[in-house]
Amino acid sequence: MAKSKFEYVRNFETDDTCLRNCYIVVRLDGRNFHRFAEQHNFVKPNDDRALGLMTRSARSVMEELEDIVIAYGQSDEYSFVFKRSSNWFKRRASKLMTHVASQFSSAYVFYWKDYFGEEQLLLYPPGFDGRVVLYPSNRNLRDYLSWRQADCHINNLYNTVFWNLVQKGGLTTSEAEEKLKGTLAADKNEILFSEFNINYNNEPLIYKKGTVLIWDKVNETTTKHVKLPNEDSEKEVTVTRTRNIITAHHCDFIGDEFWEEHPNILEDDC
Ligand code: DGT
Ligand code: MG
Ligand code: MG
Ligand code: MG
Ligand code: MG
Repeated sequence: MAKSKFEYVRNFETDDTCLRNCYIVVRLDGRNFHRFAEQHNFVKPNDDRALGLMTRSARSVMEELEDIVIAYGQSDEYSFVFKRSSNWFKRRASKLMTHVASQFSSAYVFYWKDYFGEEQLLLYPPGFDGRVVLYPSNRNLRDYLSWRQADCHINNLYNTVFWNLVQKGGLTTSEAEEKLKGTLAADKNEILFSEFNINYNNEPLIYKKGTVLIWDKVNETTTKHVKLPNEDSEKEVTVTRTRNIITAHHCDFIGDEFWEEHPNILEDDC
């Protein structure tokens, strides 16, 4: 077919193929969620409905898109890791990132009611920004995920003390901010313990560690009734098949244990 004279504009498209052998990480982050959380009455500092909805949306991304081997979420962000050998969308960064962001955003709205019930999503539609980062080695990828998990812990410790000082201690937000200025983790633990009788170690793991989603294999056994040929009777047979399901974990993955328990997430360094 003859090309139209307009066809040349295609050449203005730039190549954004992700480098081979690298893990492709897409991280999404809620746009202006400080305001969004405020306006939709999120519980401070951790809203279980909001965390549940984030993870439901992340599951949708993993189920609908190809080649995501692990995802990690905390607060208003989720990171999705495509396997290093993925060739989905010819590894085009913009395709991968926009598919993740749009699938996540539509799922967030689609499943809102399941998590928030009476609290309606009426004020304005939420959005998420996305970025793509490539990691060439298993060490780099693990350090990336460790960085996000360390961030979760640091923020959660701060937020837990901050909101206790405000909600139970009667401080204003600026007084609480002032009191926490320059404090170390040990000081924050001490304030929680001595002033509010809270042992930070006993806080829920989902708040301290965030949520990891991975694929697991499970055996499913079902009973089937099979009609025998040339006979009227039916026979019961049990059928076992292996199914891939997504499982959620709220554990430390900065150390080696998690990776030793799940040796199939990472591919060997090449
Ligand atoms: P951005 O990302 O630059 O558009 O701006 P924000 O406001 O989304 O800032 P970010 O992503 O650094 O911080 C996340 C905000 O989301 C933070 O202000 C608190 C809010 N948020 C996240 N999860 C919860 C929650 O469970 N409860 C409450 N109350 N707020 C939350
Ligand atoms: Mg930000
Ligand atoms: Mg945000
Ligand atoms: Mg954020
Ligand atoms: Mg099309």
